[in-house]
Amino acid sequence: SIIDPLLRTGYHFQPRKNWINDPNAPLYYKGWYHLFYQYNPKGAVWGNIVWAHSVSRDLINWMALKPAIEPSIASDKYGCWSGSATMLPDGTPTIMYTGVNRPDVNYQVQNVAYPRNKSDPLLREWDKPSHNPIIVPKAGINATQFRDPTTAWRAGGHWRLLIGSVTGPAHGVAYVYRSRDFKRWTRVERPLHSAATGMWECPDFYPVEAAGRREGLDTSVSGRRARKYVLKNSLDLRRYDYYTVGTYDRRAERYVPDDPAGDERHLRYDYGNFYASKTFYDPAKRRRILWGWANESDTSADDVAKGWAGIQAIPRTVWLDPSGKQLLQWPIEEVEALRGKSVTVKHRVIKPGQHVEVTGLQTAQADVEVTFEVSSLAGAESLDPELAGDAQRLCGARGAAVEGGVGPFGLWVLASADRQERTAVFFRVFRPARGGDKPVVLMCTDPTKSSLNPNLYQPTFAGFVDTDISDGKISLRSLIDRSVVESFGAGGKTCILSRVYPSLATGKNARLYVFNGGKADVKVSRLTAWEMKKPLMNGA
Ligand code: DQQ
Repeated sequence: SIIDPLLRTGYHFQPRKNWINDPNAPLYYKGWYHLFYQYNPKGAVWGNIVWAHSVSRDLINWMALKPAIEPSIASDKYGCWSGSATMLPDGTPTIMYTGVNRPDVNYQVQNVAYPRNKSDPLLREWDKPSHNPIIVPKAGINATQFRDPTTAWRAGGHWRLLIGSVTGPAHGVAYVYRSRDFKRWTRVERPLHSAATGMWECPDFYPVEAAGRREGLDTSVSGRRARKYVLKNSLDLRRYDYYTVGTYDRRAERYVPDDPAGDERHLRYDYGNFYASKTFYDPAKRRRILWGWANESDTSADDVAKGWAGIQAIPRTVWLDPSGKQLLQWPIEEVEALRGKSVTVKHRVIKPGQHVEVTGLQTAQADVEVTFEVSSLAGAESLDPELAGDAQRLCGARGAAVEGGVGPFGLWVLASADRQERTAVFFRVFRPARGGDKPVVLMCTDPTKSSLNPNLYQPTFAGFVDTDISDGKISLRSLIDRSVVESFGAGGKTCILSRVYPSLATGKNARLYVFNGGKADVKVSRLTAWEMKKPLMNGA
């Protein structure tokens, strides 16, 4: 069987056992970070959903508490689904979440919960007031597709929050609800936004500072500092999180993406396995942090056998790219405290068809940062116009093993000594598309050779990188963690998380290589790889 204990992740968030999905209500309170998440206390498949609860001082070392919210009232008897936290002006954290209140159909309502003891920094007990549910689906709303309340924001004496839903056959929609007292909520007739994408799960909506500024903003900040807004939705049909950047008209309660085609272009937080994500504002370090769930891609029989399924991605700081057109994402700085022994390679030219092993450390659990420099862009491939808009198909057609002009070049991670097993994380550069003047950069994770085990879902993931590579330079960072490869291209412009299950390249047998499958020389200007230590992880 593939159930090798060496595939269990070392520094990605997970409980000791069982199924997990969406991160819920991340918040910071009295010196502690809190993470709640969808959890099945009874097994490694989805079901019996409660809110598990963990706390941390640094977002890296975690301590598990008992579940914070479990079915206990009529309006959550059949499930406590996803939701968010809001800080009230007096400093009280509140939780809003979706309750399922009928056994036969997933009829959804929204509930609120308050901490029993505000002087407990660990917020161990949560009370559900008797006025629950506080929001129910009324006429015209699809009661079985009505869930995942956002963090509320306040302006002009009113709270507002969003609830994800679908209207008509396939319009994703974010409904706005308003309240003066956080108890009585009324729906604003027009939704904040909608698009023909299918159901919107787990919406998220927040202001960002001016382009290029890393500082985050509290969700209620408005006015000059809230230069732009980001609306994220999780696409139930396609299982990925996409976002647009735009403006928010508070009077009209409308959000308008800057790029009129933004909803069709589907800019994604992550082009891999990353779903139902949620951000929160961290007042301790004045940043906005993104949490996202990564599912397994082995079989559920394997999940049952190994006794666990699902991890959370490494928390990422998010801010607006200098172009103003997209976000940048970078692993929170705290993760660097786990770095141990390191190896650095400098000014190493990789010839066409060559690969070079990075030796002298264990790399099953590692952090790798590398900057590449390509000698010339002259030999770049031309871009098939049919695939020019579809990174995933493009990479499917030209995977890591297909020789190119400039690239494929990048890393083979979790590779066996004979390289029969290897997961490729790489770039490929194309000549400017028709009408364009910039070379097109594609970033891919190709797991098709990641394991000798045949019973795995091994999709190739890819996204375009909106970067100027005319000077030949591009960077890559990969967080490798036994069965996870989480990669950040060009300083966090394009991110790809992939789950892989090597059968040979586990533990001490996992190796790391730099490869060049193109026709142009590629120089590793600098590569540093660190072994990563194991933090305290929920008592596991
Ligand atoms: N997961 C939750 C829902 C949410 C979905 C249920 C997204 O609230 O819409 O576990 O993964």
